[in-house]
Amino acid sequence: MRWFIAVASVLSITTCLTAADGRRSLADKHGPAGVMGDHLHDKGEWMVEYKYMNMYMEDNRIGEREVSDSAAIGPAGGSPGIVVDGTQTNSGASPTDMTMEMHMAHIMYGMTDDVTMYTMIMMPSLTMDHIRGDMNPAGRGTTFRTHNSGFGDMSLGALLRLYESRSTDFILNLGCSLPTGDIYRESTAPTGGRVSQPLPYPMRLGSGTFNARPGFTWKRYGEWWSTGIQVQTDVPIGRNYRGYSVSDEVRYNSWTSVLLTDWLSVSLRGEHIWRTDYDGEDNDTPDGVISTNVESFRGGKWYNLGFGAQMILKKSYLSTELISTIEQDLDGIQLETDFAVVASWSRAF
Ligand SMILES: [Cu+2]
Repeated sequence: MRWFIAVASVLSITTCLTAADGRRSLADKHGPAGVMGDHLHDKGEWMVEYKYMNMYMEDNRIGEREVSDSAAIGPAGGSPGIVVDGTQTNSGASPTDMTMEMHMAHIMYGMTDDVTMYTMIMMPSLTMDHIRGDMNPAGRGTTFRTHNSGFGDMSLGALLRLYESRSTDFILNLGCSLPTGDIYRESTAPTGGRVSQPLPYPMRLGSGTFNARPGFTWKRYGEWWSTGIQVQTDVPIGRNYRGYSVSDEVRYNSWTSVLLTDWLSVSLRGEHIWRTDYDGEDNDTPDGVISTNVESFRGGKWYNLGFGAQMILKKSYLSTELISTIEQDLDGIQLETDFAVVASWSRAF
């Protein structure tokens, strides 16, 4: 009997160990594509990733209420533009829709089994369509498009595993971003070539500040499922050279992934985003001209649902997610977020 117990316990310990080792390398080894900083790499292991995101925004909202494009520029011949929360705006134009594309190059390296360093280079490509308002020299009701692209704010940091068990990881993200993205470009498109104006806040490529981005992730692996919770922040430090700072941001994510096979999984994710309004002010962006110049029209709350799939194909890891914004409450008047798609290819070696 004693022999039997000894052999059985050795066997069960070995199967536990192999199950645990294998469990972190199946299709759900990373969180859904829209989540970052959720996994570590073994000592000496590199990971390269290319990630693409496309976020689409159409129609304006005041708080939770949708407003039409013509309502957003106010009645013709009346007082120019509209007044929202006591601020007169949109006399020159109102945004009608926006496409926010982001190309991301991500490198991770396992310094030790519990510390992974990472850096991410961002290349945003921003396109916004508008309708002109009463005070625009190019004429009310006509439309124009602005575009901006280039380097965004590069992020880097370290992921530290604070706790590990056979099925659980607790990871601290000590991250930050550098002000590598340009925050001042001019365009004559709004006035049909007549006057050059700086692009408004959401059309700028970076924050202009060093940002602290601390966060943490808790992850648990079951036999055929895994689940995670992440709190991630983005906090600008001080103000940029134009005299303002972008929103403080907090993201709360929770997700569950289900393995269909060892190399294919699907995921469901809920995301809350809170953003404050901007602080300070860029003096060359008058609030009366367009709502995207208004510092107090930048904050809000968003609730997103993400439907994802993850796949191991030979040595590549493929991940994609469709993210639908199902609730949002915006400060002032802003474009509402409709949906986003994220797709990623990565490889570890
Ligand atoms: Cu990685």
